[in-house]
Amino acid sequence: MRRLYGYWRSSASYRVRIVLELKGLPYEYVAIDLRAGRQRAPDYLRRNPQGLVPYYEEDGLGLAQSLAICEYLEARHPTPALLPADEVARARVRALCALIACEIHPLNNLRVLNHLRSAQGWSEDQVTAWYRHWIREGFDLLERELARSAGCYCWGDTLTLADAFLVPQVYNARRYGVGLAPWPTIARLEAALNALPAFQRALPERQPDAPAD
Ligand SMILES: N[C@@H](CCC(=O)N[C@@H](CS)C(=O)NCC(=O)O)C(=O)O
Repeated sequence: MRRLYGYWRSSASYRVRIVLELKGLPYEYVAIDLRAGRQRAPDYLRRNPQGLVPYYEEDGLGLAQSLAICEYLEARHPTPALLPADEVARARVRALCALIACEIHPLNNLRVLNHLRSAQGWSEDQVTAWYRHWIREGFDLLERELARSAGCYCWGDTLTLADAFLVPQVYNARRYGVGLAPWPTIARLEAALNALPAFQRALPERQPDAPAD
């Protein structure tokens, strides 16, 4: 039994969906409506005290945090490998993942944006400017890294966890109206990755909790 608690537009959940799809692992999807605050409902907090998505269950084990979940999936289901065999290359791929998951994404999380709105009194325009700022700054760093490491994908010509982290972050950027023209490598990689069936199956709009229109 594999079960993923997620939300269609949660980019951290989207990373795990991509990895599950790339590894060909069927799973049950349980939607947690973040807009309705379901991540803070007592029954969900009993399961995942962190009160965030994704949360992953497999055979009685429960795991929070997308990077930990992806690393677990890689260890437990090693084929196809999504981390290189060479230890230095593995560390570099993990660094690409961390650049996205630790340096860009947390600054633009729902609860951060809600805090800016409610506790700081920021307008939607100010919140959007904040969001775009951290995407742009993060993508500048990422572009420099990817210009050195990428082939067809983020790390040479083999799919890795970095690809599963890149595409959801680009999805977020587009959502907030950030075009990719300043980052040609990111744009090229996103187009190549989104052409792959596994990435298409993981698309937010294809999840059961995505709105119909
Ligand atoms: N570092 C965490 C981030 C998880 C996270 O922040 N998830 C967001 C959705 S992408 C969430 O649950 N937000 C709910 C909230 O902020 O209340 C991970 O990689 O899993």
